[in-house]
Amino acid sequence: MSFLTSEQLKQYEEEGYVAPIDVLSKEEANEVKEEIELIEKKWPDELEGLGRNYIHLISPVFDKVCNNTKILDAVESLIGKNILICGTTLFVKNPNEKGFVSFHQDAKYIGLEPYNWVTAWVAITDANEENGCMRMWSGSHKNDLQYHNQKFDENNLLTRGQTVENVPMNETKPVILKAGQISLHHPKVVHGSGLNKSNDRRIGFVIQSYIGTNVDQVLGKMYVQQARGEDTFKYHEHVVRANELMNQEGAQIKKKANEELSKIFYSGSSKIGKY
Ligand SMILES: O=C(O)CCC(=O)C(=O)O
Repeated sequence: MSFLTSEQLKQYEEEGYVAPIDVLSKEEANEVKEEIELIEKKWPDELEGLGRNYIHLISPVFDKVCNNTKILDAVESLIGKNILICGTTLFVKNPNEKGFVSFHQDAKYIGLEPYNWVTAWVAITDANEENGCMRMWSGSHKNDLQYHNQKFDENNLLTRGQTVENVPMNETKPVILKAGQISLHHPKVVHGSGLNKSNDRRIGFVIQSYIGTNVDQVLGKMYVQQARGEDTFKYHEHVVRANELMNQEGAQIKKKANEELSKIFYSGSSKIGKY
């Protein structure tokens, strides 16, 4: 049983995130890293641009992470026992590139309401201040959704380069994780991350998000999988789990899911970004 302790629940409630939580062994995290490298080698375009989303639909290794009991126990502690996996994204920062993530709130453009959902950030490599780990504006989830300046910066790993300006850096905290650990963060907590100044890749596999079955998609369509419990609301289309790397069915669903996700992310925007 890996349900959150009262101390962890208190951290989430007060700060808008909880970390670190031990989930995968070093070997398991490395297996995930090798899966990425294999896909990049065999299908060089698959994880480019929008393709960084929904890798769990084409890879049994990633599917297994999404259904990991330790993660689901922790998630259940926050959103209850009826849990859907509604999306995943790879946030990769290669050394010598200028990738960063501006301060933002996940809830701003994702259309998931009510906010009975939580994002799991799984460290596939270590994440620290040198290689650009996330920083959370502690307690900011207690505020409403904030104004986001849409900057469409080419090095910004977010869709619109959406940015909450003037974040008080002294109120932010680094989320330092070892490979295999996770953090869980609230839909409204303001967070971002800086450059990777190390010589290695920094890889985060982000399950964004685990949603309660009572959460609807108010901007478009989503493809989900039941992780726990049952779905009596039936707001979303349920799809099969990956059972073989890059099989035709999984690859087709991934493509379709990404087309729909793009409509959601850019809803009301006159400009489309890289992701
Ligand atoms: O990987 C990062 O640096 C940022 C990821 C992020 O913004 C998120 O998981 O919501």
